[in-house]
Amino acid sequence: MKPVVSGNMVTKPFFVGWDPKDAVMDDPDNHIERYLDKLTRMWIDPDAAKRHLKKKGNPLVYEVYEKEIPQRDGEIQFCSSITHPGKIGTEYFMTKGHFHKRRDTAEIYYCLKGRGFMLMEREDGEHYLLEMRPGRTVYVPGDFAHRSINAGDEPLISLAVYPGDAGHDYGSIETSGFRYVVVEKDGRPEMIENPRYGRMLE
Ligand code: M6P
Ligand code: ZN
Repeated sequence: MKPVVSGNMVTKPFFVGWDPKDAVMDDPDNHIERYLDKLTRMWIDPDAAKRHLKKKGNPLVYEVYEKEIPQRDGEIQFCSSITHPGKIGTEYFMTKGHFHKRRDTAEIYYCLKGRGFMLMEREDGEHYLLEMRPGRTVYVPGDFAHRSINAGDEPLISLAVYPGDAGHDYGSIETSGFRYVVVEKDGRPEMIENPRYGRMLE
């Protein structure tokens, strides 16, 4: 069958298969891969990231499979979000995290596989850390930056759904970071203050 999504316009109704075994979307239009060498500044210990690159290579930290949906009001974006297991120092593998460009837009993450957290933080500092596990849907309200964190030993896989015109705003997360981070302490995940908050690019 011909693809039903062409260019930036949905021309017809369509379906996507969801592989029940690996819990990932079949037949995506885009595959985004984020490797460690492009993410060295987002950790509390960037030197640990550099050591990891030198000694253990350049791992795929997370990836996204998505359909190409017009970025306009009324549409619905959806994707498979896969955060791989691993750590940089004591800090778990995680996504960069973002606000939505249109700040008042929400997102849901339906967790299909793995164990971890959704870290959410508003500009005024209000923050939440909710556990993600299969069968649980996390609702991220508008105005909250959000980041997936894999605290398990298999990929953390979710179906993410958000408004067509939400967009991604990475600006302040790249420069300031989140106020809190999740690290492993005594074999367990723990949320601590980000010692590099406000100076992630230094
Ligand atoms: C989820 C969705 C995507 C997002 C991805 C990776 O799949 O929220 O919109 O792009 O996670 O996260 P980030 O954009 O923060 O790198
Ligand atoms: Zn989002």
